Amino acid sequence: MGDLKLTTVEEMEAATARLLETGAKVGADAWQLRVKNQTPHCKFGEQGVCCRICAMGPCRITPKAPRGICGCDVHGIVGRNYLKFTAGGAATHSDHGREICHTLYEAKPDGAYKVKDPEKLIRIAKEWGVETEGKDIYDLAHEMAETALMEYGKPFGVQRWLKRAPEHTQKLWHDAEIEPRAIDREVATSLHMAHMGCSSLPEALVRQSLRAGLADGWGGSMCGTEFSDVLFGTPKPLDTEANLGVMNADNVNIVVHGHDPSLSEMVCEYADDPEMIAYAKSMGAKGITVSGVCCTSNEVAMRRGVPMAGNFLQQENVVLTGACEAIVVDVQCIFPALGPLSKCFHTKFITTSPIAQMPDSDYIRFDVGTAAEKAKQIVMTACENFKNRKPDLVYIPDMKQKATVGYSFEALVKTLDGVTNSQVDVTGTTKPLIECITSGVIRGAVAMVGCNNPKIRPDYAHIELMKKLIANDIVVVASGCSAQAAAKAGLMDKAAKDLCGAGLKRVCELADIPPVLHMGSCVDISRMMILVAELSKDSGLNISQLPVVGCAPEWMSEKAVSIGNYVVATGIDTFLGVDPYVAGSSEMGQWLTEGVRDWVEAAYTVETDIEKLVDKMIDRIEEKRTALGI
Ligand code: XCC
Ligand code: SF4
Repeated sequence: MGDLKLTTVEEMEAATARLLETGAKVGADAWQLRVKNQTPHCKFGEQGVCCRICAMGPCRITPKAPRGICGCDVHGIVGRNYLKFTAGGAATHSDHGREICHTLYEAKPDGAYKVKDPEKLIRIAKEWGVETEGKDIYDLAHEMAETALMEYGKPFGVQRWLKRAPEHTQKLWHDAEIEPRAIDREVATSLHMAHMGCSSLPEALVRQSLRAGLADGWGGSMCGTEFSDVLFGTPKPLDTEANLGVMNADNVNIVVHGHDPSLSEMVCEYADDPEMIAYAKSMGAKGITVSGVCCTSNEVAMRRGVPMAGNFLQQENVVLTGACEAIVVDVQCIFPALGPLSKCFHTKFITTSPIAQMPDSDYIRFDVGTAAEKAKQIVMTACENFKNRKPDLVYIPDMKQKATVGYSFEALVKTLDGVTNSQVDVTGTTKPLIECITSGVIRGAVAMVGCNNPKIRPDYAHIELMKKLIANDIVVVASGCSAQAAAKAGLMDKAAKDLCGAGLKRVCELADIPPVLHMGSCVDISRMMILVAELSKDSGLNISQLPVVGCAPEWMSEKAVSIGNYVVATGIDTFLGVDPYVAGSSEMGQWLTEGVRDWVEAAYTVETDIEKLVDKMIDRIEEKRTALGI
């Protein structure tokens, strides 16, 4: 293993500055410019004190106008806004999960979508009490898909997946009346509660926010993750690369962006097809390179080792390289800016989902039935576009890092099997990890998740926090754009063990892992929920007792707030680097940072000073250790 040289945020910023010069040459807009136009942001919006849920408003709360026209106070307004924000995120993740269930329903032995992990399907079927004996695997897949789809609208009962949680956690949820029922019901109920003239009591609004979040994490997202694994394979450790340098100037570059692996899997499949590679060559390229942005990138990186071109705030950069033949998107986190930006270059901006249609794009509608032919059409379109490249605009920053990714819960348990002195059989459990934590070799774990946000220097918080955590023997599991920040910097290179404290370094060597473990996309935070649930069961401790915290230092989306709610509701203290528009209400602040602890044994900390944020996390982990006497 070679010496590690991390890529610094300064180096990434210099590369971006160089790309923006190309942008200026062709008259392109960029988020860096648009941020200036939007600054300063509206103070009412920032504090969450503006209400426009009825047409008597909009009402804005000020010292002189403490109530809206209906009489709602600031706490009710901030609370309703928070709940709606959560519901937006829960709906989005869960609808993604639903799409995956529909894809599974259409899986066929000779079709575009197959069952790649039948063992996992059978395992879930047994967990759900579905008969598996003597059943054709595709019949089982369809039955399971239909059963899962029923979870979205069933009239009675709570989410099936909740049974995966430790009993103590399930009881907390039950007692607090936040067990999610049908997934769609929690979203609809949230919108109902936040309608004019319904709830304006912060306590009730926060309770429903946790419930809607749980419907996501222990409902829709879990469907998304688990059935994506069944369809496309459960991730195992594999090597890949990250940052813009993964794009190849000699090849046709196709960038996949968005979230749903149903599209990106098919595009990758065809990009590997010898017939397509020959086609690319006939167009003057040497081959085809697929790379990714955002979570769909995480999905195909985890399962295929497809390189990651970048994360959320780097999406415009891939076009600015002048070497992107097609940026193919499905749903979520896609800048509408990509349309006009692509028009400044030869790039084809290809939208594929009826849910995410945008101006200035080529819409190639993608659905399960026609997936193969549409994916082929997309790859061919990109190949044919190679000749339209303007060579004088091509500049790909020579910047990439090696990364080992693919740490699904299953892979993690398997990988850590070797790291134990235990005399008893700990195979297939989290006990080796528990031993490392109890002995103090590892002090604890942090789940680093979430986006980039121009309010925070992009990637800086992710990378600096992770560096400090691993130096303090705290292992990091990461997902989403946070994972990509780590990979771009080099923190997912196994050589990054040299940045760790002695204990974590030893574990990295023994288990042959990097200190920051890529657990997947944002729906895959459900993997982290399974991990803490198993840690709790295997250790006999409650989840809230484990020296584990969650952190989203640069988050921006509604989905991230939904995630925050289910991570807190699962018993994990969660640290945010950006305020979720609740600063305007002392009562909402009190409920989120303290009140919820009475229900779920965890709460939020909002800290916009990154240095303080990391110290607070380390302190919390040490407090938990002290409480356990370890
Ligand atoms: Fe989107 Fe999932 Fe955030 Fe990244 S981390 S900006 S939500 S892609 Ni999900
Ligand atoms: Fe104003 Fe009340 Fe209508 Fe909101 S619901 S816009 S506070 S009148």
